[in-house]
Amino acid sequence: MENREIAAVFEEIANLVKINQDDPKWTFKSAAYDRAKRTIESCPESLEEIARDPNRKLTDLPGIGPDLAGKIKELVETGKCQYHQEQLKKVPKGLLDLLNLQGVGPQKARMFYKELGVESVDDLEKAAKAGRLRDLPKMDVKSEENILKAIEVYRRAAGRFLLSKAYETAQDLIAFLKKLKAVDRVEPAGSLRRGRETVGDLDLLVIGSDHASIAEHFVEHPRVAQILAKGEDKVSVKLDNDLQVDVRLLEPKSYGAALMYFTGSKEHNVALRDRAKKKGWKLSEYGLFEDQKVLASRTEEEVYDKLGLLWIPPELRENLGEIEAAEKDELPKLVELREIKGDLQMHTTASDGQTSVEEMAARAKQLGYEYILITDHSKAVTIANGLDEKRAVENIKRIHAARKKINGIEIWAGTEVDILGDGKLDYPDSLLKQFDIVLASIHSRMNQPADEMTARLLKALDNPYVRILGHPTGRHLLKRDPYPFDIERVFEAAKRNGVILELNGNPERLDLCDRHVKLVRDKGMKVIISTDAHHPDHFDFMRYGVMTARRGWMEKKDVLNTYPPAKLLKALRPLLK
Ligand code: DGT
Ligand code: CA
Ligand code: CA
Ligand code: ZN
Repeated sequence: MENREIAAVFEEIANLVKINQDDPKWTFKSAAYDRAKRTIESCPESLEEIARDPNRKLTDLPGIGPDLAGKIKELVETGKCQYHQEQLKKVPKGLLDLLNLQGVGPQKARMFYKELGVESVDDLEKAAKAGRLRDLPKMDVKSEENILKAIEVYRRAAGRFLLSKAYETAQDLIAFLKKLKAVDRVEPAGSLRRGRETVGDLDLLVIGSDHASIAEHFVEHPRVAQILAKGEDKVSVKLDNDLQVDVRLLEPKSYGAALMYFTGSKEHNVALRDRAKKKGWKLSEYGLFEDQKVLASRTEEEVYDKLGLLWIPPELRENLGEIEAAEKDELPKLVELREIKGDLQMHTTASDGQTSVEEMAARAKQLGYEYILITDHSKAVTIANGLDEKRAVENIKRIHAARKKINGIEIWAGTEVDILGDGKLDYPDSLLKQFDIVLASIHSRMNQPADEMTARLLKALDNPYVRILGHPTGRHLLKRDPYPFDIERVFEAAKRNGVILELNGNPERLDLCDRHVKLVRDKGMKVIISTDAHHPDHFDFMRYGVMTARRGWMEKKDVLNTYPPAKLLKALRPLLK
């Protein structure tokens, strides 16, 4: 059993304990499982190995006492945990689904269940539509409306997975397949290869010498829960998390054409097929043909070339102008992960991050970064332990001290200052000017009408100390839509004031989204890609930010954190100093 799976069970227990409340110490207990879950997630070693090693003790891990260690052992040995099963039996099957709704936690789920007999998302929708939620404690007409909105987003998200989940799963499956001698090559195709923010199913393409034995080996992967189809050239399975994987076993001679076909998008493929047809040819997953004669099929480059096109990076293949650009040799030279020189949004233990400035800096150096900007939260964001003025000043001192001590990387003192409901900032200018760089974002009151939200953002952008607008649309993928506002006016104001829009690489945000990034580029503006890291491991989110930037046609020059430090500061602070 992998750490990830153990963590998922503990997370579910933490929620169930809060819903059931049948243990006198339920708050304490739930918090303990929650803490353990976080320990397990960030533990670099396999818990299963520690559990099986007679010379090691699980209780040496932070937050893991004898009781939880026993549960981990039980999970590793039997695949199940009795306590988890008991807790599960006490709630209706569909009740946990409510926790996927934005704004519904275990306490609310419990209330809807106990007060109204709600047992599923369907039940909750009916109750909300009948106006039965508004009279419950801490609820009103507005929060009832928000629940209906959350249900709508949830339904739209059904069956889709975050890019990060799909990417990590694909890496795992690819490594598993590559262990086989018969396998020569494995590559992800479909929406994952195109870097879409969410993925419906995983498409893996394989070249190898013995298709039957590869298929046999693949279905043995421990995460395969169900085999949907197993033929000579295709295996489809469902994994334990319900993600479907289509594996296609291909011949080298048609690999390029197949890779193109299964990468899609469908719209891109349709346009290419039309183009082939106009020349009297036929394009399929087997190749580009003139009658029976193969014109090209072995590599993608050959096929595009024969069609009179430059090779098109997968992230652009949406039939949104990339084919015309490839024809005219006007494709952008897309930004690459290795060109990133620093990260400009991250949190430390001063607010809600999990490690110190020093540890963040050490990892950033390992990644070859030349600078980082520490952006702890401001006081209004109480759930994130935001800093009041006094603590903010101390934090600046602490960051500057770390900067003196650590060589080889610039460490800048910043803040993620909260944009209050009326557009004022959570710190006075006298404090804002003490930071090296100020990033401002919204964390509350996201249900304002569009005109209020627009005015709020415009007001924040008018503060001369604000240099970056963090996660500009506030969306949470698969959970919360962007808040409504006049994108055009806000982007124009940012441009006028020289404020840079952030592309937040956290895979649950990817905010700006690809379309908005493209809009930024079309306006001749630039972005910053940051990860919003709360732990050194989160620096890896940069990958997803870069994929999204590429989908928005961004080149190196359009992404400010590809610049060396001095040039970045100059670009970022045109109005200051
Ligand atoms: P997803 O899985 O919903 O995130 O999106 P995709 O793009 O991965 O779509 P999927 O898995 O249904 O199919 C993979 C690729 O195969 C798709 O991008 C293009 C190609 N493909 C699938 N069905 C069709 C089709 O009916 N016509 C064409 N031209 N291509 C198709
Ligand atoms: Ca797919
Ligand atoms: Ca598929
Ligand atoms: Zn934030």
